[in-house]
Amino acid sequence: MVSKSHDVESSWDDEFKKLVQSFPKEKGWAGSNLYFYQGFWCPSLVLKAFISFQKHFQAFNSDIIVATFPKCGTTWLKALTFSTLYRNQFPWDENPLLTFGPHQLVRFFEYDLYLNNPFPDLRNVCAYQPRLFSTHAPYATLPTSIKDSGCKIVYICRNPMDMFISLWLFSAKLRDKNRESLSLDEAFDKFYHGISAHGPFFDHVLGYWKASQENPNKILFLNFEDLKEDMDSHLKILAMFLGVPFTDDEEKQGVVEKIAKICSFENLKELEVNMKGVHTSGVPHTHFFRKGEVGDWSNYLTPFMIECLEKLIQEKLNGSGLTFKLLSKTANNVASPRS
Ligand code: PAP
Repeated sequence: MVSKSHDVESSWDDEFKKLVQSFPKEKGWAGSNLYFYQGFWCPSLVLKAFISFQKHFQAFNSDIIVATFPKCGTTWLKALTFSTLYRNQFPWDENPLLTFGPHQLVRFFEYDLYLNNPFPDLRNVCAYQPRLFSTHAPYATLPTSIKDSGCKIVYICRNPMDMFISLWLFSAKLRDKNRESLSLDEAFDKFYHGISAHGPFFDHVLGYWKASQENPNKILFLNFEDLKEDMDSHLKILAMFLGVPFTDDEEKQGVVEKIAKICSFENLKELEVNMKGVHTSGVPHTHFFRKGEVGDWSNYLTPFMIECLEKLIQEKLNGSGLTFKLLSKTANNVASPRS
């Protein structure tokens, strides 16, 4: 989630303006500013909310948090986690996903709950238990109560080429009509240098990747491309991680497949609730559904951009053990670091 923020900075009080003056600043992709805060580029729209969330949020041991870098599968993972975690708390044909968007059901800390209120009352914001929230916050910047409590984090990452194109097209939709869109070259230059909302991308991804390696019971690290390839296995992994494994009976009854289907791009995109209305942050719900494919980058990136990104991937992932699948179902197209 990244949104246009119009005049948000003019609403900041003097004390906050003073604080922010010391942060490096860059123009974001949709026109508003990004501020470099604790090693990451935070959109002006959510800077204040983000700091409030960091300072005041108190996690429960039972909380579940969906964490993502923008355009890596947030909407999808929210739908999957919601449906898996709460599947026994509502009749299947009344799944709230049919009447509410994934972002309404799994609310963002910084783009929603803390957006206009530094001390939101969180007692009744989750209709089901355990509480389920989401964030684009990098791991290093999470409130200590999230890191130190028993709460669990589900993270999804996506290959940077598809993520980049998805963000570029999304940002163009958010630009004011009287502002020219960022060209692909301009956006690429920013992305290459780590400048995008909640970026640098690689620092975000590697932060969660390393934390998940150190503490796999606390952080589940998923890939967009793996879910596309084999949803059922990953749903079982997700359910196990959340502490609600599918029973043999559920598997026989096809519950896993039902969850995969209701959360599929094709299904969600066509639901009325996702075709109309606007999220709290100002983004029309429909903007969260474009193609939902792996490899669409090949329709946009120039050979030069591809080469640069391949080298960047090699360099950034070197020694991490993390790899990205760049194309759909093509085993040969795995970008992994050369040792
Ligand atoms: P956010 O981080 O701003 O909330 P996020 O949901 O991560 O957004 O990004 C939207 C992307 O996920 C879009 O990708 P695309 O531009 O490459 O098409 C969107 O189409 C895709 N997406 C949304 N829902 C699904 C889904 N159910 N399955 C697969 N992809 C999805």
